[in-house]
Amino acid sequence: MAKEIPVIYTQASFEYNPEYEIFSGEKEPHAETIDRVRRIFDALKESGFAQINTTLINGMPWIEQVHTSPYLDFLRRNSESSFPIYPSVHPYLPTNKAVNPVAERGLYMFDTYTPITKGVYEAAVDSASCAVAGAKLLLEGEPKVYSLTRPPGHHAEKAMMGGYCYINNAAVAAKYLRGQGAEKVAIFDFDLHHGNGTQDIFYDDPNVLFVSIHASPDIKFPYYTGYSDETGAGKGEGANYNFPLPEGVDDERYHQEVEKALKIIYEYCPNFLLISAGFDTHVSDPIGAFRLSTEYYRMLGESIAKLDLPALTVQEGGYATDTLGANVVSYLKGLIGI
Ligand code: SP5
Ligand code: ZN
Repeated sequence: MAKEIPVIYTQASFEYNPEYEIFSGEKEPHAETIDRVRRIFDALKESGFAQINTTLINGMPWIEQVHTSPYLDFLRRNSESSFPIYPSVHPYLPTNKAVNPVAERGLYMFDTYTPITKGVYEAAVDSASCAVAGAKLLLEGEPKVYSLTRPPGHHAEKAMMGGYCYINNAAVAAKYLRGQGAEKVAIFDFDLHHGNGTQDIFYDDPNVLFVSIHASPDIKFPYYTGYSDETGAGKGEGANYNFPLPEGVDDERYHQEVEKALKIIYEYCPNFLLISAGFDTHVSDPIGAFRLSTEYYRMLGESIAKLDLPALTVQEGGYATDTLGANVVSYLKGLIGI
């Protein structure tokens, strides 16, 4: 019997459309395009192994456990605006007081790459709901599931959007699984960029392990976090692992780090594994730094599969649209063993 994998997606991810990001004062075409999700979707449809499913689970109860209510309220209100919202001033002293809309933007938005455009709140809620629907399938006994989440999530902190992320999809799925009785959940983040949001959300939580391999913050976004000395806080001390790497890393060098990361996850003995999957580590990525091959992602999937854990993969970054579909397919083939 041919092996298959459930794939959850939402129509909303084909609709929301950030036009530009601002990089050092210059307008640039936005990298996180609708074309990304189209390419992945088409490649999956053609692959023959994707059982495509659009049944979402309303993620709101778990979204509210991940993000603060003033933050969610800010995102919801502003996503009704007819023009895109960008920040311009950031707090110059520690404060939570923000009465003026300009002050409010600076409080909740950490970069100029992540505008609030019309309907992005609904799209982000649906994206997180895709992740919850995927997690529910794990509870029902599916061994491997893929949620085609867009917008991505791993840069979104408890009360801060950035890095093209608004709601942290992997974190919402983790809260959901914990709430359904899972004692321990591990999150493996292999996006090129450090998952600062996921780290922030679970930094003091011993029941959610976070392990991330990424380009060093010395060279890449999000610049301030992702160092190896960030190991967790309080009861969560020892449940946060970062593997920052230099420019130019190839398949072989990357795989050495993957083996270390997977060993940590294995030893933690989680009930469930969540994977924040970014393909911006590919050699042809326009904002990347590594040199991974399309074939390598199959090996990465196979290595994760060897852990033999129920695993939900959520989509994060990956901006080389010509190869994005092939990269996702290669990874999922390895994951399900075909
Ligand atoms: C989910 C994810 O992968 N987010 C990544 C956000 C990284 N944003 C970097 C923004 C800089 C890109 N523009 C550079 C243009 C240089 N001319
Ligand atoms: Zn990324």
